[in-house]
Amino acid sequence: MKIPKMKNNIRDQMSSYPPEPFRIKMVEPIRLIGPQERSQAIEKAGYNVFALRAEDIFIDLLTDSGTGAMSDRQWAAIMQGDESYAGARSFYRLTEVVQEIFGFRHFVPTHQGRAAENILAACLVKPGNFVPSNMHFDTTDANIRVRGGHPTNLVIDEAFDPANLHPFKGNMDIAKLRAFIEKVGVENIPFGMMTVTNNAGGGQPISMENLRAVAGTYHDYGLPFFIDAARYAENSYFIKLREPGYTNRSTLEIAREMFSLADGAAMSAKKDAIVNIGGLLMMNDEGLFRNVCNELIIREGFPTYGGLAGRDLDAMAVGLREGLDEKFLAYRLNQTAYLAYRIKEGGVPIVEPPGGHAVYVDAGHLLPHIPHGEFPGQALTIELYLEGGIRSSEIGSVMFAHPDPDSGEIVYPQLEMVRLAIPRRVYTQSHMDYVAEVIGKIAKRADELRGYRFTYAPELLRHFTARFEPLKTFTAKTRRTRSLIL
Ligand code: P70
Repeated sequence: MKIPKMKNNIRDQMSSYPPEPFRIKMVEPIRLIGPQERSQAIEKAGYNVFALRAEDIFIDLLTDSGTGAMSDRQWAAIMQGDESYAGARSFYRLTEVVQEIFGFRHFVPTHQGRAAENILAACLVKPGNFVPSNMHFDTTDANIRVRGGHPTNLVIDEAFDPANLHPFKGNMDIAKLRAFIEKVGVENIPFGMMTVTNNAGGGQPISMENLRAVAGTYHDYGLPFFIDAARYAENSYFIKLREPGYTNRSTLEIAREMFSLADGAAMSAKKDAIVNIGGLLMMNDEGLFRNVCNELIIREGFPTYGGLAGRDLDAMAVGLREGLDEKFLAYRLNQTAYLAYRIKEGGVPIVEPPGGHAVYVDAGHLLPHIPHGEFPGQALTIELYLEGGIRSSEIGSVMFAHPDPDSGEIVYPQLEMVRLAIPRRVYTQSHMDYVAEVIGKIAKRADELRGYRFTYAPELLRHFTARFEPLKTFTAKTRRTRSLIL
């Protein structure tokens, strides 16, 4: 594929950063508490930013999930929610949009993405099964593990080089995928997946060409193909910008083409559908749909509301359309790129090119003196809060290190990152400037930062509830070098 030239210079980015395509009708005050109070707050939180009180945070970049600002049209739609237990008008309004964008024969609403994953895994994953993907994100990974399955990541090698400017660093390595299917045997793979965009690997997009090859490979082996569609709209816009042949296609057309390649999709609507709660599970197979409905009724609710209120379905129906709007997407992707290049200008290594929803700081390179086992990403996350009241999330060894099922040895992820996820339609350019300044200050004294160790950690999804304590000194013999993480 011809790789289009990308802008990687701050001035180019700024000149193409369109003003917000909205104005602000309602505001929510935020405040920066003092340094002493921040220090007390983080200690009380067991050095885990998930345990902080949100009002003690100045700029909250923990997640772009469920944190977007709904539009006046979404709030108006909320007032029209039909709260009938079964067959509500809200469900039929959602159905119309879901059919238009995704085109699968069947779907059910769920209360969020992980509920869709849970139901899919409950219906299809048996102990010992393997589920390949480019990279599974945390809850997908956990929902497969909890059923005794093995989530397997087969993204292209470029994904692990933060400086590599490949335009579709979320792509699957097709040769690795074929070899993997041959090795473990099709009978041990209930379905294959693909996460668009790749959240665990820097929010990087996947090309249509690669999606087509992935679908072709799964289908050659008779395997159903499911897309994790959390950020499908951002991915569609990246395809429009970067893939030859798509410049004149609308994001809706691109999305429809993406989903026409798959047999189903699980989606957290809290991202690209810009709602505070909601998810979807979609599929073509009639038999699977029946089983899904039965699981849904046990765990979530009747198939026409699936764990949501009628009004939530209406907000989602409107948000799905707004999330695909090209003016909105142009502003959104450029806001992320703007923050990325401001941070880079301050001498801080980031994953490039910038992803859609977040800037991923390369904490492994910023803090080469902190070994994987002492959590460089966690150290930076805490420092961001202490220095500037900013909440971010660690995407590294706290989130993804796992003991190898055979040897029991800890397998560390290749990248130690801190993600600054940007809520949709919430923060302005001066908020982004502030964040870049705070990180720049930390970078100047990066060698002073120390690692952390767990004082409590559950087995699965430990980042949400773990507690830590700071380490006073380095464990010199485990000191990580640059070469080890590349
Ligand atoms: C995030 C959140 C959720 C997610 C996802 C993809 C690609 C499924 C889901 C589950 C999770 C998170 C991480 C760190 C801090 C806070 C929250 N991702 N697939 O921010 O969806 O949350 O609706 O159950 O990214 O990326 P749901």
